[in-house]
Amino acid sequence: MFPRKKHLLFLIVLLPFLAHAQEGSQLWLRYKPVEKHIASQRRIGLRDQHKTAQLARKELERYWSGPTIEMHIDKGAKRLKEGYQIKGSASGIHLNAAEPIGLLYGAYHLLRLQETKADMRNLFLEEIPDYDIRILNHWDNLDRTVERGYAGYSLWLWDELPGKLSPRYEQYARANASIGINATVLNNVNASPEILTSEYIVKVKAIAAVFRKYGIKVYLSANFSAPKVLDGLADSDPLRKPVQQWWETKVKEIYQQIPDFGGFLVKANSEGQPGPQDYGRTHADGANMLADALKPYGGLVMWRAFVYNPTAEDRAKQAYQEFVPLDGEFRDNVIIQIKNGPIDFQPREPVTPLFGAMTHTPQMIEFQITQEYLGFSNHLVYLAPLFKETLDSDTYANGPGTTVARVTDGSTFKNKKTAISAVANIGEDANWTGHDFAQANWYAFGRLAWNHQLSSEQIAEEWIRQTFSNDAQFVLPVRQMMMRSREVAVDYMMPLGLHHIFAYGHHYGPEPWGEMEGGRPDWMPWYYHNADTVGVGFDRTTAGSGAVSQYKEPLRSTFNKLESCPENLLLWFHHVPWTHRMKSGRTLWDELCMHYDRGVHEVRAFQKVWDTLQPYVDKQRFEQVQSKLKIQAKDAVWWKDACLLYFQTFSKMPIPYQVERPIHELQELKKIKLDMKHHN
Ligand code: BDP
Repeated sequence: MFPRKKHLLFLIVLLPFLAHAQEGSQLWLRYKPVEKHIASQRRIGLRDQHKTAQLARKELERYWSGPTIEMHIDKGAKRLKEGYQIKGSASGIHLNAAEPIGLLYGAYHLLRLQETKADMRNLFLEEIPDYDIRILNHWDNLDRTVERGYAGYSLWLWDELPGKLSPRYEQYARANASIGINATVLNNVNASPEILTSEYIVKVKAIAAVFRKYGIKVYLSANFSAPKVLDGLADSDPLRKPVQQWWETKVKEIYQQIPDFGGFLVKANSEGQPGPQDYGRTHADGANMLADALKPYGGLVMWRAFVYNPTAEDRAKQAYQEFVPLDGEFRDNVIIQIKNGPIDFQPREPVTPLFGAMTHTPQMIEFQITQEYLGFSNHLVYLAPLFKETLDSDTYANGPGTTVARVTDGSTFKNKKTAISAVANIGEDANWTGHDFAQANWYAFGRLAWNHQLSSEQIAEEWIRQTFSNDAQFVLPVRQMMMRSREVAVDYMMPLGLHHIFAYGHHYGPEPWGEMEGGRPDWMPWYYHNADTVGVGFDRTTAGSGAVSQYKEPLRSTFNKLESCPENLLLWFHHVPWTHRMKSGRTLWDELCMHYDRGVHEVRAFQKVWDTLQPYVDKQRFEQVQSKLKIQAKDAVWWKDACLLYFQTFSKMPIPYQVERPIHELQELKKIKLDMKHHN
């Protein structure tokens, strides 16, 4: 019913107050304007007129309550790249950078110190980013749905562009700049060719113009069939002249409109997407054609290694098999973009063996911030520990200590350009990410892309202090909860190396029994868990699929032997008898039960912790998180009951007495079919 006039009036009077409610829209940027008398006692000095440098000055002018700051650009200090130096004391601070964007990053650094109440008596620091390109991948479709997006529709209002610019474009750019992100891919890797039409290029241009001031470059996902689909070419064969010319012309058009355009991200010959193999060509042929078109303008190709086919070969092996033989064949403006694990953003995977296996081809990581496999925006799962687990994994590519971080940041193979990417979790929800705590994952990616040595604890602490409160009574328990949260999710979903036992399609709930007549085997849960009366797990040893052989020693032998394989990856690499004795002395079956149970208990503990923190949080965000934790607790029980009851039909062993009894019937759980249309 339409509200009556009286009610409308009431609403109008109330609106300004409602606007101040903490709905999370400010993210970690909750700076308060500095009071006039403080501002008048200090100076923010800057000679440079560059827009970005001026922006840095304005941010400090408005929010910095400390001493005078002198900002300076030293073009000769190339070593700093986009970084900065901060030197100072209580009487004054010098902020130096080689480029204007360095000043902006430095300004946000100072504000971060202020907001987290850090000790600023003697500042002497130099920050240089670990990666040149720190990029978000939006899986946003042109109709504004977001693939695997759980925070509402896409931020990009294509219908209104280029004429109208949503204020959120600038807010988005500012938030990203505040954590050092300097690039973004606007559209889904399952790319609509249309984004490359002239009509869309001018829309992209309008967005790029807003982002430019904040140091953010725009990239696009390109559909390999675009020449054929958009302009009726006979095919899109990368070795044919007309196709090459089509891309050259298209790239020229883009750069005329967007001179600092970043380049293309490409998903080719993967999950039904077109690619060079449609014409008997290789991934290198395809990537090089685009690279040649982009080269004159300094553009890059980020070519994804996420390729696999429903063959007899273990899916986990396929990207390596496809790409390693092509090492050395790619142009120098191609980077191979590789998901952190060999399958697909699972709660826990070993690192992919492809990292470090190509020594003549630059590689970059693709993380997933959006929680496709981690409870969408309903579950509180802090992802920095997952990101760090990958970054810190040793590949042994160049002897011990060749971590994934060092393989990708240029320090091992001296790549010309380095990059790191992650699939965004951002949508038009008021709080941007659906779950208030999912903001921390966006934040953490940015911070780690800048400095992969930061610890997960430190990032969590910074984020909590800026986003919620500096009160130690709040910071400590919340940090502890965040730090446990990823392991907890692994426990109640897929402990001990289990993977991909999600419900078909939407990947939210459990469906280890899942079956789809005529469906691809490599999309079926049984393909991954292989449960039978003997045991459970995927045999990837040398006696099984042999995937272990793609790893360098000593990893290969460590994973290959049941006794030395880390238990948190056991069922990833081995098919293990239910009665196998684990390090704890328990049988595998009992251990599995114990993990699921522990996961459930820990989520309940999160609920209790959060409730005790009510005095420190504004009402709206307190209740938002509280209600999400409730969903998470219910889901954890759902996962536990579904997996234990299902696997019990194979193990035929009793659930140990100390484990909570199932409260569901397997038959009932099997009937649950979620309507996830909006999430796909
Ligand atoms: C999977 C997603 C699918 C993506 C694909 C990809 O389920 O929606 O298109 O990855 O990364 O995780 O290309």
